[in-house]
Amino acid sequence: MGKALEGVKILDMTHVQSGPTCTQLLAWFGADVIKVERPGVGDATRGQLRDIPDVDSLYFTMLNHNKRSVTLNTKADKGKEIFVKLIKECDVMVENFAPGALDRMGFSWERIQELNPRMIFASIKGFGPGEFEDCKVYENVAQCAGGAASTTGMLGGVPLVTGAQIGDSGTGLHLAFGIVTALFHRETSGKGQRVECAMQDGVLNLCRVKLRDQQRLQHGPLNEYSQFGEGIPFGEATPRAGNDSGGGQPGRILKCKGWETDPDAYTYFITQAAVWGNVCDVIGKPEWKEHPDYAKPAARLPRLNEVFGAIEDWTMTKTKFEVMDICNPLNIPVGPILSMKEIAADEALRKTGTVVEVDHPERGPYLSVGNPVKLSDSPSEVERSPLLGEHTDEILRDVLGMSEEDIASAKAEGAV
Ligand code: CAO
Repeated sequence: MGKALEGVKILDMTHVQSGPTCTQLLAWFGADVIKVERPGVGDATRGQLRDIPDVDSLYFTMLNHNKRSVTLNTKADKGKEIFVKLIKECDVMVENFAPGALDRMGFSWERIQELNPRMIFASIKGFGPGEFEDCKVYENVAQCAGGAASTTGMLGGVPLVTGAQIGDSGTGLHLAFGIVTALFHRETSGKGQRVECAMQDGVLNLCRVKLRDQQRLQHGPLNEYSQFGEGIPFGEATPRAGNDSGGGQPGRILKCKGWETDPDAYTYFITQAAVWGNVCDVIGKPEWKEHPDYAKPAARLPRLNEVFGAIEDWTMTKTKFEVMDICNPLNIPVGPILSMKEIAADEALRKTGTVVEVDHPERGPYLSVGNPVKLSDSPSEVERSPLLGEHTDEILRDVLGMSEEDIASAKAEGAV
């Protein structure tokens, strides 16, 4: 079976996490991703957070599957010459350098368009045009500037960042969507275009419901937030909501059997209005089904601490998986708090290829997250990340048609 993006050539100038996430997704769908790296140096993450000396880190290997690596000094004359050929040859160029870096190299968007009018040029920066457009930005800065941190954490506590890399991987995902949209548009327009996604914007898009709540605040308190039931007044901005569920159906994280020693023995539990009767039966409070203080969602709002206290008295007698087994058939929405250890061993995730074991010539087998998006007619197998410059010769020869002599002279000049 052919892959969806087969035949699409991506000139991958990305590094660290945000850009590589994007190009890895495209590679999984079959695009030929040519990762350009500085000779002798490569993507900085190759050497970051190393667990095995002198071997590409998991940080790098888990973000650069299914790509080919070519080393190229795009600041040297010969390197620029080769880079121009690559621009002419490829369909898409992706980069997440610091603002202005590509212009300083001599490759502005105008120049790229001149070289290849069909080129789709995709960039990630920390901020869009404005006061902060020149800033270098990393994950947690984006989480803070995009509104995630101010709305994450416990009420009265410090703002929190989340373990989900919504700034880097989230923006990479947005950019990949922009690129395939531009590729689709090129089918009719015949022209490439510029695709940009700022990390602040990507995070804010994922925090959409919190901007919703900011506006609702102008019309009264947010009564599904726990602080409403606790009589704590709202301030001027969307507050941190702890583990409250955002959808208007009260939900919290509750202790399960073993919580005293297992930091992940918890379940998420939603008291969905439609199944309130089932909740009452399960926790041994059938009298709450008809009682005026508990029967209707609005009556329960000021009593959520008592309600969840009673539910927790029950969940603490069960493991998080027993809670699932009991509640699922009754349509009560619950979910175990899974540790990374549990996820790594999860057989269902292995079967679908969402968790995969990959073999690497230098590090041996390691676990990775495979393509979470499944296409019925475009399977995506995960292939190991390339070694630095592993494909330099084959790309210069097969993609650019350079002679062995030319390649040798580029090497002698230190351009590749
Ligand atoms: N040949 C020659 N030079 C190269 C090269 C190559 N193949 N690849 C990169 N370089 C050069 C760049 O041109 C740049 O040179 P100048 O500073 O002279 O312009 C230099 O290497 C460093 O690039 P950089 O400034 O992008 O890298 P950094 O480590 O200083 O900053 C980061 C990293 C991520 C903060 C910055 O790239 C950035 O803000 N990117 C946009 C936002 C982003 O993606 N952030 C998320 C990263 S994941 O947490």
